[in-house]
Amino acid sequence: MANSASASYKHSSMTSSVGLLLATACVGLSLAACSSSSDSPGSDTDAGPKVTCENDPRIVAYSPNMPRTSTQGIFTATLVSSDPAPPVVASQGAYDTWLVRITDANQVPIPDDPKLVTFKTLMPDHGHSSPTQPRITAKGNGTFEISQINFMMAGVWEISIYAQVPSSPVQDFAKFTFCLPG
Ligand SMILES: [Cu+2]
Repeated sequence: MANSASASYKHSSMTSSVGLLLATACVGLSLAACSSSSDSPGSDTDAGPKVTCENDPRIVAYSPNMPRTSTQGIFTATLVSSDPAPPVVASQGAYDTWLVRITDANQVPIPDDPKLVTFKTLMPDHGHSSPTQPRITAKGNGTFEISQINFMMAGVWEISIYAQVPSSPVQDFAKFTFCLPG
């Protein structure tokens, strides 16, 4: 909570100049992350800031039922679906909704308790998260609906699903990295 609050504060102080923000982000990054515009000459030279991260080596293309093993192998989070699919930048009043199923190392679904699950977002190139928290609802059989996901700008997003699995004393997370073009 404290994390996202400070991150959103940081972001709001930068929103006055998205162009400057993007330029600044590119300075400190690997060339690969910022070289996509040179790969497609003529397509984005006169349209203002346009994010093309589809070829970024960090990202994966969305498809339904994407499994991710958590970093310590404690659980698997499967992105059953995204609505819209693929995930999109939030526009006024329209947010993304994900269905995520979480099973432990023995393929046993975790209990239907939203408090066991934490959803964190980060734009690694900008150093901020979503400005608002999504809503997490248990749907049964280890499946959780995560609604009102606020991907408020285009670019690379890291989405970490934290879960407290009853059979494990430690909290672990599984990460999805997507490009939201815009
Ligand atoms: Cu950003």
